[in-house]
Amino acid sequence: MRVDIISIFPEYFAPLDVSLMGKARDRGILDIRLHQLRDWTRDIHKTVDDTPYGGGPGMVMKPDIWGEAIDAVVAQGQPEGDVSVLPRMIVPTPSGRPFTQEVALDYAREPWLLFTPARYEGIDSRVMAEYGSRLRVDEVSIGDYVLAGGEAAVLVIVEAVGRLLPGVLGNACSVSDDSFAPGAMANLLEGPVYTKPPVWRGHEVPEILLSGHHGKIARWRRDEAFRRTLDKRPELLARLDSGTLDAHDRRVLEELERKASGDAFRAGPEDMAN
Ligand code: JB8
Repeated sequence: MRVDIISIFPEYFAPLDVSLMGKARDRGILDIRLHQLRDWTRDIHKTVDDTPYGGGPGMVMKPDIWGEAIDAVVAQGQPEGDVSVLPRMIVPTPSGRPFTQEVALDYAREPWLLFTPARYEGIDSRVMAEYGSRLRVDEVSIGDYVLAGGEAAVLVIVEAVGRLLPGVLGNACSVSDDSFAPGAMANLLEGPVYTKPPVWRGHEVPEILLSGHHGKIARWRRDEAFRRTLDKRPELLARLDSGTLDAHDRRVLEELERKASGDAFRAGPEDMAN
């Protein structure tokens, strides 16, 4: 996969040299190219921003500079000037569509991604309008909080997508077992994990994991996933596809929900007064 990133802080992406992403790049699975947006300015101050029309706080990134930069990077990536080869353009913004594991899997099927992380109050919206009619443009949000710029969001998205590329992870199973991966684990958080020693500071590893009964271990892990999801992300359980639940799943969920509503009843502040 080819990835181009245009930013006023290309040095922000040094972490992509490290660990799994670094190895994917060394192996040629990930071809990441960084570009300094200011290289496309023509004034002595290398200005990339200007005041917002209509007033208000902060500055807005100039459309002309982004236009020159995107045109050049798109042209560079087209083999033998084949204009039919186009990247999918991804613009991080708090007002975008949520970035989810499903979106990561979708991006992992693309041959070429172009990221345009902004600073200040964002990019003049005409840039997204212009390229929205020339290539596919996604404005995406990595969560309901506000960063100082889009660069950290690009790191998040590249890492989530990069680990899904064929040959990046050693174990083929680890991707399908992920929390949020479509399939049996869709909308379920993973339960606890353990390694040696069997007892550490008096804390024991659950006996079932030492038993060697692979069927029982898989069942226990699924039960623990239900337990943790109900505790940390109860809204995810409501989204569980009932078609993926067997009789045992239903029994475990019923029991957990019965216990949870009992706890809520006992701990309820109204009840404390009685
Ligand atoms: C300026 O929180 B975010 C985000 C915040 C930003 C910009 C882009 C993305 C640009 N602030 O996803």
